[in-house]
Amino acid sequence: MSRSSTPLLDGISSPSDLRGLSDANLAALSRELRNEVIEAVSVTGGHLGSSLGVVELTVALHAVFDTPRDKIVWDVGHQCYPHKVLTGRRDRMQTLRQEGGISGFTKRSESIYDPFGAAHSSTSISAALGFTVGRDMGQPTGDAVAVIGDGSISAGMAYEAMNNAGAMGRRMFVILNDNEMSIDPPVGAMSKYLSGLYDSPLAKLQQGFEAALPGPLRDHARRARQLVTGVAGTQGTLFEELGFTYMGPIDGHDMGQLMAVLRAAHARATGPVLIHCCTVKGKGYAPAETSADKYHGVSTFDVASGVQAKSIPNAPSYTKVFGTALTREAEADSKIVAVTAAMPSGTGVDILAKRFPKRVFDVGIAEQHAVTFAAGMAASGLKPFCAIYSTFLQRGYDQIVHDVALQNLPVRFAIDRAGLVGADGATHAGAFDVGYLSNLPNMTVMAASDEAELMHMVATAAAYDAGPIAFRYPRGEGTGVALPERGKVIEIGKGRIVREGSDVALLSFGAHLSECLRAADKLAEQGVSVTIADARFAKPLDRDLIRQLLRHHKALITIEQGARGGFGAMVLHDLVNDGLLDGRCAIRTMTLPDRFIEQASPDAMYADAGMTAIDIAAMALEAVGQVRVGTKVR
Ligand SMILES: Cc1ncc(C[n+]2csc(CCOP(=O)(O)OP(=O)(O)O)c2C)c(N)n1
Repeated sequence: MSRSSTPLLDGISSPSDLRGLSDANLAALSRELRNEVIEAVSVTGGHLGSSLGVVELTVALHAVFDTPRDKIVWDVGHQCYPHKVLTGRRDRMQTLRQEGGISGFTKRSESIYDPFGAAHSSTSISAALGFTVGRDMGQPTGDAVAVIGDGSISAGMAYEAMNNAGAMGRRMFVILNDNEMSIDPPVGAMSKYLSGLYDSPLAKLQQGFEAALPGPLRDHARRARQLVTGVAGTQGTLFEELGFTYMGPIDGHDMGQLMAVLRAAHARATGPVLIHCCTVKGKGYAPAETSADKYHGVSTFDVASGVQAKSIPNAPSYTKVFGTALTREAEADSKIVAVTAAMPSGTGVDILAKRFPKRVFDVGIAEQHAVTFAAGMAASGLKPFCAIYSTFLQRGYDQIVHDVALQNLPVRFAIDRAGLVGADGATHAGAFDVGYLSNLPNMTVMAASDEAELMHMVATAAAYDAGPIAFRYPRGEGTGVALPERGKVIEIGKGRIVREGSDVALLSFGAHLSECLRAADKLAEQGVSVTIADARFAKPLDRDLIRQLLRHHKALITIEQGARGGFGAMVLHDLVNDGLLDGRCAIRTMTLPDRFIEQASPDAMYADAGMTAIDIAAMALEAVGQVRVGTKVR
């Protein structure tokens, strides 16, 4: 019988089993845990680099704190894979991010060890403070520990929470996991300013401590200490000024240091404590440590070589088409600038940054600021493109309403990852933007049905200066249509007929157009003649087009990759108030259902949502009275 390569891990069925182990055994267990995470993610893909950086920290936290009574709140939650292995989900790691499997983030419904779900950043300190107050008001919960990265702590919400926690003075813990990386390299005046202080007198005083740290951590520690000490000789640390006791910086991969500091904090804390932990993103796996993105997010890969499986694309991604089209427009118009909130490569504005580095602004994880910053630039006469994923733009909503729409400022919103996105699941679904933008006065809202249309919409947004304008497009590859050299400006509020028929009209808004075409083919087989229109605009609506469709068809069906209250609702409002639905037309709306859709492939998620070509065809047949509701079309 061969010996297990994970003898210590095999003995852990819950975190309480860690509490009897020596520090040396906890360190040895961490090595097994790291390998286990690498093996699991090589099969599923996922957020590897962040998880590898917190292996020792995860073990130490569960060894010192009494989880699940004590609550560990992982910020973003993308670094929680070692935590999942230790908290009863080891045997399900191969299902990570898969349909029916465990989530890639923390999720309350998944485990009592996940006290607070996440996936959007910078919420952990607020949530941990909530648990802290719950404990103090007699709820059955223990200490709360927020674990937050140096990228995520740069967001406004984290500062709001520290300000509040420091003033309250209750016992709670914040672990700052400082690996000097966000998804892309971190940005911000703070980090630059602090690097310039390395040679300050205070830095020299502290060199004895830093010299004791292992090589790569020495620089981190220096920067880390500067991060919290501020200008030499003037005051205490930034966190101390906010009311926290500061401990650190410590080596987040040295189990001895980790355990000593966590035990001391646990034993002595009477108020809020911040423990500053220096870690290495991708730690312990050479391909991750040496890659530029530290394997923040990976597809499946070969463990020995680190080579990731890359499928050969059939068409360029929408993101790339957007970045390239924007660059072309920017070449022709020097007023065009772009804003990203810590996602230059994710949004494709890195393409513009290569051509015009001074015209792209990465503001860090700060969507609220990004929107108002863009509004200010628009007010100055610039033409800002604010490129933010649909799901993260939710965080900047009041800024869209109050700073942009109310003042009718021409900010261009480039909304990537519209619709269902796959393995990241419900937290990342771009479901609500059509609704939350279309209800705003002054706003123009477009959706691209393919990548050529996206190019036209970039050109249209560049040319449109009369107010705010948004265009949405999905994650992933385009449809493979031929691309023009440069996009053409579309007339505002004009849709287009894609296919002409006579029985049913499918009015599609956005990238579900290809699914409508498939549905029309199926309907043709059943003798149903279909008109397909690409609405292009949810606001202003092409009212003539909609009325024409209504007049000449037995049924009209709207289709969009978004929640109820979006495009279909806009069409209904428009028609109903003109009396056009009074007793004569069959009209239906196809949207995402009123529930969150669990992770799977995007196709499987749309099937779950009841939005496949078959579902559309069935809806059409039902609407023209050929089939009863519920009958499936083959
Ligand atoms: C509100 C919000 N904006 C953007 C993102 C996308 N995002 C996910 S992780 C991440 C970087 C986090 O950096 P850090 O906190 O330092 O954690 P690390 O991955 O370096 O451990 C970003 C920008 C997000 N999850 N939430």
